[in-house]
Amino acid sequence: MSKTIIVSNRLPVKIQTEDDKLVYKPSSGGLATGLGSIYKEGDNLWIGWPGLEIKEEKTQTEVAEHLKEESMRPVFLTAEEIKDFYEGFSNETLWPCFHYFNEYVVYEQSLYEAYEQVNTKFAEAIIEHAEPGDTLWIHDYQLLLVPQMVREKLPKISIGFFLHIPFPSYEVFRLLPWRKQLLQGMLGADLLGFHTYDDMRHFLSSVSRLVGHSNLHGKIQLGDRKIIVDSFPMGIDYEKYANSAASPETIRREVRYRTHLGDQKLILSIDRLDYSKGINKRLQAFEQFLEDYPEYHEKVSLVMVVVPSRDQVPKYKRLKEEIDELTGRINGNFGRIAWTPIHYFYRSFPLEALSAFYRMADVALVTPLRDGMNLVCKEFIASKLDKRGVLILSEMAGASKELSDAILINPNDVNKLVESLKRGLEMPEDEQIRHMSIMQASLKRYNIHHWVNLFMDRLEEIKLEQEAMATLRLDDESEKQMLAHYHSSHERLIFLDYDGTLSPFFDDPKDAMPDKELKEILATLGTMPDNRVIVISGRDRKTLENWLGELPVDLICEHGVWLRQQGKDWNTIEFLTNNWKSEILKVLELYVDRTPGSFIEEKDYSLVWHYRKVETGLGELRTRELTSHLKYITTNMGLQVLEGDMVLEIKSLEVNKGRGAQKWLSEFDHDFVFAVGDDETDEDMFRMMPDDAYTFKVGRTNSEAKFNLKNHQKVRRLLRKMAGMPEKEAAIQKISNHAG
Ligand code: GDG
Repeated sequence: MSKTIIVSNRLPVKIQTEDDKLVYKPSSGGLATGLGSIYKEGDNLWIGWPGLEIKEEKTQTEVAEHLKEESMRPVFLTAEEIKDFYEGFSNETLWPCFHYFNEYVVYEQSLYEAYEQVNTKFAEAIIEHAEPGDTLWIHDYQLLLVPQMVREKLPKISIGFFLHIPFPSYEVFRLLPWRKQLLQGMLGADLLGFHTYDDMRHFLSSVSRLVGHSNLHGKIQLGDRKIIVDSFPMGIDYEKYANSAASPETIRREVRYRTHLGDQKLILSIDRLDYSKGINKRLQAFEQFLEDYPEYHEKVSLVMVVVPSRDQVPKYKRLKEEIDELTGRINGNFGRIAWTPIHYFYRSFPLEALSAFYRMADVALVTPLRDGMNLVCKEFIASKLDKRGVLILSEMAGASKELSDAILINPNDVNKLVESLKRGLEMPEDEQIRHMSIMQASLKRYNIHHWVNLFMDRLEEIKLEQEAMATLRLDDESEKQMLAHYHSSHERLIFLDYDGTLSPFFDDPKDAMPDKELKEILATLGTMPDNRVIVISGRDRKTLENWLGELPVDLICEHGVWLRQQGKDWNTIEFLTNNWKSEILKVLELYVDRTPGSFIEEKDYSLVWHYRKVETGLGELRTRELTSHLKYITTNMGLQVLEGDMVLEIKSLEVNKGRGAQKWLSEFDHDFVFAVGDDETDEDMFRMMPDDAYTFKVGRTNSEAKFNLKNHQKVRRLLRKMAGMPEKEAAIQKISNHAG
C-alpha cells in the first residue's frame, strides 16, 4: 500500500539526556500537531533529525529503534554538519536572505557544500524508505535541494514542498551565489506551497528570471512534468488553544499572575529570539509610549517572553544583549517600587502559562520586521474566549493578509506604533468583540487540519492531472500501430508546422533556418512516392521559399494566405484585403516605442509583434495591454488577434491553418493523414483533420491533438522512422564505425 512520508529538518520529538538516560518528549509544535493525524497512520513515516548530536553507533541504533515505534526515522548529523549545514548555511545564509537582512548574510562556499551534503543525506534516507506510488511532503528552507535529489532517483514519485518562511523578492534572492541550484532543487517538487500570494509571486518571478521557466497562473511546465505553485496560509490547532485557555491549570495560573501584577492593563509580546521579530523596535515604541503618555504609568505593563534560540550565533548573542540593555533602561527610567513597566522572561513556558498570558493580555503586540506567517497572533485570538482584546499586527507578517481586523502597522513606524498602542488600550469593548469575532471565525475555519487537507488534496489532484497527461504521450504500442498504418497506406498527407515543431526557437527568428538533418528528413520523406508533405507555417512566403523551396514539399505560408504545391505557382485566398494594415501598424509602433527589444514583422496579409527579446515580465505585461487594445479596435474590422510563442499576430479572420489544410484534404485522396504543430494556430489545423488522422501537439499544453510529443527532437525522431531513416544516434554511430 502506498504511504505518505513527511520530511523536515527536525523530527516532532524532543530528546533530552536526563541522568545519563535519553528521555523522549513529543513536540507540541503546530506542524507536529497538524501532521500528527497523518504520520501515525498506516505505514506513514516522518523523516528528520532528532535534534541532538548522537555519536555512538550503539546509541544511534537504540534511538532509531525507539523512534521506529513512533513512525519516525532519524537522520543523524555530526557536530560539524550541525554547525555548517544548520547553524551555518540554513541560519546564517538562507534565513537572513529570505527575511531581507542582506547585511547579515554569510556567503561561504564551504557552508553551501555542507548544506548540499546534508540535503543528500536526507534524500538518501527518503530513497531508502520510499516506494513508487508514495507521497512525500518536504518542509522548509533547510531542505531546498532535496526535492530534485529525490526526483532524479524516483522520477514518478509525488513530491510536495512547503516553505515556512518568506520567499524574498527576486532582487534579494538573486544575491545568493547558489540561487540557481536552490531553485532547481525546489523545482523537483510537483506542488510548491507558500504562506502568502506575495511569496509565491516572488518565487515565480525568480524562477522565470533565473532559470527561464515561465508560468501560467502558477503552473510551470517543466519538460513533461507540470508543477503547481500556490499559497496555503498555515492555520493553528484552534481547538487545542481554545481548550487550553479554558483549562483549570491555565485559570489557576492566571489567578496567581494577577495577584502579582495587580489590575494593570497588559500588553503581551512573545517571540523566539530573532532579529526578524522586531523586538528592539517594539521596546523603543513602548519607551516612547511611556514618555508621551505619562498618564499610563503604573496603569500598563508589558509582558515580554523571549524564547532562547540560536544563541550560540554571535548575531543572536548581540541581539540578546541589546534587548537586555533596552529593557533595563526602560525599567530603570520609568519603574517604581510598586510598578515594573516590563516583565521580561528569557525562557520558554509550558502551554498553560502561555495560555494564561494570552487570556490576560489586553493587547498583543506582534510586530515582526518580516515573518513567514506568525502563529503567536493566531494563538492569541484562539485563546480569547470572551472575545475581549486587541491585536496589533505587523504588515510584514504573513498572517496580516488574513487578519485584516487587527490594527495593522508598519513595524518601522515607531510613531504609528505608539499611536496604535494607545488606540488598542482604549478601544471600546463592543469594537474589540466585533473584530475578535470576525478573526476567530476565520481561524476556526482555516485551521491546521484544513491546511493539511488542502495541501494533500492539491498534491493528489496534480498527480492525477499528470497521469491524465501521460496517457496522451505516444507510447510504443500506439507508435507501432501508426507506423503499420503508414506502411500499408498509399495516399498519405503529412502536415508539418515549422517553428517549435521541426525547428527549435531562437531569439532571432531568422536563425531558425533548416539544418542539414531537417533537410535530409524532408527530402527523404517528400521523395517517397506515396507521400505528400506539406509544411504549414505562419512564416512569410519569401522565407519559406528560401529555406525549403528546393525540397519536395508543398508550402502553406502566413497561416494559409499563400499556398504552393510542388512545381506549381503560388496561390492565395481570394478577396483578401490589406487596407487595415496602416491603422494597426500605428498602434504596434507605439508599443515598440514603449518596449525595448520588441519589433514588428510585416507579412503580406498580417502583422506580427515579436517580444522574445524583451525583458521578462515587461513583454508579458505589454502583450496583455496590446491584446486588449487591439481587440477593442479590431471589433468591426474582420481581424483576429492571435497569441503565439512570444508573438502577437494580427490577420484577417478569413485566414487560418485549418482552411489552408482543408484545400489539400479536399483536393487529394488520402488514406493516411498526419499533422503536427506546437502553438495555438495549429489548433485550427487539428480541428479540420479527419477522425482517423494522427495529430500531434508538441509540448504539454491542452490541445485538440490526440497525442503529445515532447519537443522538436521527438518530432524529428518520429519522422525519421516514417522516412525509414536510421535513428539519429545509430546514424552517427554508423558513420563513425565506417570512418574507423
Ligand atoms: C516559522 C516561521 C511561521 C513561543 N514561545 C513559547 C512557545 N512558543 C510557540 C508559539 C508558536 C511558536 O512557538 C512560534 O511560531 P511562529 O510562527 O511565531 O514563529 P517561528 O518559530 O519563527 O516559525 C513563521 C512558522 O514557521 C509556521 O510556518 O509562522 O513565520 O518563522 O506556536 O506558541 N511555546 C511554548 N512555550 C513558549 O514559551 N510551549
